[in-house]
Amino acid sequence: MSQGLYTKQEIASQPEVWAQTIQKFMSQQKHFETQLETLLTRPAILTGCGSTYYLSMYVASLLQKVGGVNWVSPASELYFSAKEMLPPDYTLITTSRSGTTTETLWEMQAYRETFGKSAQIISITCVPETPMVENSDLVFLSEFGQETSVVQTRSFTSMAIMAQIMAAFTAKDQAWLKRLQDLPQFLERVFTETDALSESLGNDLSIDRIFFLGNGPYYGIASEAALKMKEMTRSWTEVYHTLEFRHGPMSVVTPNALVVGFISDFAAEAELKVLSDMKKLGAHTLIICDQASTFDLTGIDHVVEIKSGLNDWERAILYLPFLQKMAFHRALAKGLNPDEPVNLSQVVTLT
Ligand code: F1P
Repeated sequence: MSQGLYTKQEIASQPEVWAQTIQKFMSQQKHFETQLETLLTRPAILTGCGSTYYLSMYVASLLQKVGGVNWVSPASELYFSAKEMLPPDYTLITTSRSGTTTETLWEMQAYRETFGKSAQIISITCVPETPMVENSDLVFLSEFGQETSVVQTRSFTSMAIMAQIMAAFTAKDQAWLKRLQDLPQFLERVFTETDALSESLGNDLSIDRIFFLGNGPYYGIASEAALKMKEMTRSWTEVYHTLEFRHGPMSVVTPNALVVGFISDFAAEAELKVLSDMKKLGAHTLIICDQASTFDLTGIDHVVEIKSGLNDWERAILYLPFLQKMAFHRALAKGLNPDEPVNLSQVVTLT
């Protein structure tokens, strides 16, 4: 039986899952807009674990875009070491594919006990009737993102789509809600146009270390890409804010390194310069961007164009599926089974 059947299918199903998720929420816009009216009237703390900690970073950037003040912390950090430093009043926004991860539930309960009647928990998840859902005041749920695989792929991106919807509902931004309906077809095209490249890069086992570089809304997505590559392929991966890479980490760049740049509109020239500098150190370089036609591509080996015309916050999630596919192919090339990543389980439950 060929390896990774579940993961392959779950990655491929993302355009359809995104469309189903979007359609589900468009029919409930009034309900959610009412529930979200006070979301920006106080600060928010966003939390999750592993993939959903990185997703929380992306959700935070979306809410900042619409005027929210917030910060992000892994659930364990929030639970154990932030108790004394927390502000007197905030909304807790939790993300979890399963809704059963121990540290996330610990934090939700501690927050509820601390803030009593003023507590407000908003959760983003893929499974109904879980302890997380039971302990939330408002739930963004997409069952379409549920997976058999351990590693998060369509669950992560469907939750990211729900986060965009949440931010657009909060801002009552009808134009944004219209634009995000095009995300599924943009992803279909990315898959069609870049399948061969994701496979050839995935099969290149001369690459022994992979660095993911991104700014703003891309940093959380780049962090998830690094985790996906690590979980599926047991490879050496690191993630940095793009220009931070020069401040030390580039010391480990060799001709066996691949540096992946998530190129933004707001810092494209500076980001491309980092990639071209890494090429001079011998690295392979790959950029994911919206349109490359105006770029100086000196030192860029591979280019993935999304061609969405969307802004950085709206298109960031479109950068991830290509890298999920690359990780899938790399796992197979290394004789690993993406459906059964070594040492990992779908949910971390602590006793
Ligand atoms: C969180 C998590 C994942 C990780 C692995 C184990 O799960 O740590 O981030 O990649 O799948 O579980 P959840 O809280 O999002 O269900």
